[in-house]
Formats: sequence, structure tokens, C-alpha cells
Amino acid sequence: RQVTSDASFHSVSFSEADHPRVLITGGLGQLGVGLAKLLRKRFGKNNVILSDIRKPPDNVFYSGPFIYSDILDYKNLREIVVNNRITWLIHYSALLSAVGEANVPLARAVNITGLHNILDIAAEHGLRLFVPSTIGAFGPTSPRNPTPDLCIQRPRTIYGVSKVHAELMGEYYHYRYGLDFRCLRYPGIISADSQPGGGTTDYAVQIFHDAIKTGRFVCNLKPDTRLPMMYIDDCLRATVEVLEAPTESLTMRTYNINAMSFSPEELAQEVQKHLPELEVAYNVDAVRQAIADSWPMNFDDNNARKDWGWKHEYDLPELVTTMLGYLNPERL
Ligand code: AKB
Repeated sequence: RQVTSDASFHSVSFSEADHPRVLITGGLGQLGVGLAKLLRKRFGKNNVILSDIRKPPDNVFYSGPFIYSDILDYKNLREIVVNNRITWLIHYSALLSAVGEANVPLARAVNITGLHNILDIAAEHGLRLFVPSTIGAFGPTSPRNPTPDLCIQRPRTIYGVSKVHAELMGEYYHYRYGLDFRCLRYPGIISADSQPGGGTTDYAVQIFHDAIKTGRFVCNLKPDTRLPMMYIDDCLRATVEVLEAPTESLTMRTYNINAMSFSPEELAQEVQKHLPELEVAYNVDAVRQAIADSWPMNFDDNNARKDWGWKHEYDLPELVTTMLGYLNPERL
């Protein structure tokens, strides 16, 4: 191992000889392409394989290895891991909160049966396994302000139930079979060049696109709905940092991570500082509102900060300036 020259990382990187070989499932969602880019810079282009069941756009296909992989097909998954000598598995395939409620059987298959395949393959081949969890793994009976790592978890969505299941199964496999399972509970993630699909926190991405395209945004949550949020660069960096954290630094296997909390009203006001002509209206979606009302308002991530040095870089003003600068560079 060698000490990294990239100052934004707190841990170590790998030399060419002992680099991990990484497979990312659900690679064409909001986070996979960005994570692959980051990991390819550290471990080399050909050591990070993106996978999905959809056809990738040309720029993704040509930027590094891409492979078809269906997590519900155990043999296909196993073949990919064996043939490519995979050592790290990053499991991003999942149906998110709102879309999961619209198709519970599919969410159950992908989020629960798919996870079982991933766990078995990871345990059988001695892989380091990262599975993201979420603020959605908490529910109305959890403390919401703030929400600590360890507390009551009785979510009321299939997404939340599947993520508590993933946390518990991953930890069980860790203690029972020695699986190197690592899990972060992500807040709502905000990104400019990739779209989330079917989440409750998606409004916080859509507002930027609508503000620039039409100058009008209709929010599907009430103005004072406060939720934990994070800019994508912080989220991807946290993921790499926990994956590289020395085993002895991890006192737990599932950590909350956070950067900021805001409501639609507060986000709109911050955007209006740059685009005063933006009009915001509210047309509440009952399903999404009920979900958001059962989720944490503030997320306590002190254990991540203490154990492996987690530190966010983007707060609300920084997030808004970065998103607007990215989507519409001439305006700023
Ligand atoms: C969702 O809204 O479902 C996701 C999440 C917070 O896990 N973005």
C-alpha cells in the first residue's frame, strides 16, 4: 500500500500490484457512473466494472468496462465475479422509496431476493461488500431530530423494510461468516449530471433543472418538510473512504452519514438568491409526503466522524452555487 497523493482523501490508496477489482451493480442509477469514475482514477480504468440490465449511453460504454448483470440471476452474477476476479462488490441495484410503493412485488424481488444473491456470492468469494442504506430505514417511531445510528427502526415503506433487512443480513453475515460488509445510510443525494429515479427526496434535484429551464417549480412536498441531504461528491467520497477504512477503525458496520438538513422552502430561498425570478408552487403528493413525514429530520453521524474521519464539504449555499454553476455556467 502507498499513501495517497490526493489530499481530499483521508485514507490510503492501493498500488497497481494490490488494487482491488471492483464490480458495481445498478451502475446506471444516480450514483454508479460517478463512483466508477472516482474508483477508476484510483485503481485504473479496467479494474472497475459497471453493470446494469439496461443499455448504457455511448459515453458510459466507452469510458471503461461495462457488463450486463442481472442480480436476480445468481449464475450470471457468480460467473461475472469469477471470470473478472472481483474483490470488491458495490451493490447499487435497488428500487427507491416512492417507486417501491408503486410496485411492491418488484421492490421485494430486487431489494430483498437480489440482496440474498449478492450476500451469498460475496461471502462465498471473500469479497468486500458495500451496500448503501438510507434515511428511509427509519420510520415514524424512530427519534427524528436527531436520528442516531442505533435506535428503533420500523419503516413503513417496502424500500425501508428492505434496507433494514440489508443492514441486518449484512451484519449477520459479517459476525457469522466473517463477510467484510460495509454500509452507509445515505441522506437524499443531489447531483447535476445524473437523475435519481423514484425517490422522495428527488424534488431537491428537480428544482435546479426547472429553475433553469422554465423558471417555475412545483414541489410535491410541503414547504416545511425537513430532510437530511448531501451533494453527490460528498456521498461518493464517503463511500470510497469507508471502503478503504482500516478494519480496526470500524466499530460498527452500518453508519449514518450526513451533510445538511433543509426544507423545500429553505432550498427555494437559497436558489432565489441566484435566480430571483424563480416561482415556486406546492402540489403535495400524499404518498411522498407520508413517507417524508416518517423519516429523520436531522441525522446524527457522529460515529462516522469519530471512527473513520467523515467530514462533509458541501453545505446548503455551497450546494446551490455548485449545482447552478454546473447546470448553467453562464449565469454565475
Ligand atoms: C429516496 O428518496 O427514496 C432516496 C433515499 C433518501 O433513500 N433518495
